[in-house]
Amino acid sequence: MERTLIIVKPDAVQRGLTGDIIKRFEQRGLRIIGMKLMHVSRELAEKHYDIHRERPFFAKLVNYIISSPVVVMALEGPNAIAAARATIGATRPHEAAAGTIRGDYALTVDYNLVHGSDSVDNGVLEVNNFFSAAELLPGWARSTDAWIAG
Ligand code: IDP
Ligand code: MG
Repeated sequence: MERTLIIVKPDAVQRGLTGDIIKRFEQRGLRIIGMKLMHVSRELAEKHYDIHRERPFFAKLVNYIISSPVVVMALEGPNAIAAARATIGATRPHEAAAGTIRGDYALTVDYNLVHGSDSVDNGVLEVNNFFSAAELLPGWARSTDAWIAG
């Protein structure tokens, strides 16, 4: 069982795509174990994107993610990391396959709508950066589980 942090980024919330984006992960079979609307602080944004600190786009990236509210979700499921990233699509939306979120709704890397954790370890770390233990319901019983993951 893996965990991934999904961020419905400011552009997606502003464009009214939040529901569609949640729906795609939900329909994939991933279990929502935490979800909230929040305005990300600069401190949390810099921590979340610390790996990109030396990249030329770091300042722009941080300013983008704190520019307007986001919806964050913690999702759980077998192969959650790879499955969520496949649903999101390639980082550069013009290269993302049609049918993915970025491939269907985005054109440029500056406004690519959604974040998903890139490894099992980062999934755990990122979920813990955005959610307290009290905000998570890991492994809640879902009546469809047997038909999704056996
Ligand atoms: P990912 O979101 O697909 O995992 P990363 O390479 O981890 O992509 O980059 C994190 C975020 O940084 C991207 O989603 C995008 O918002 C931004 N980003 C990545 N590369 C560029 C770039 O070349 N120019 C501007 N922003 C970028
Ligand atoms: Mg990434």
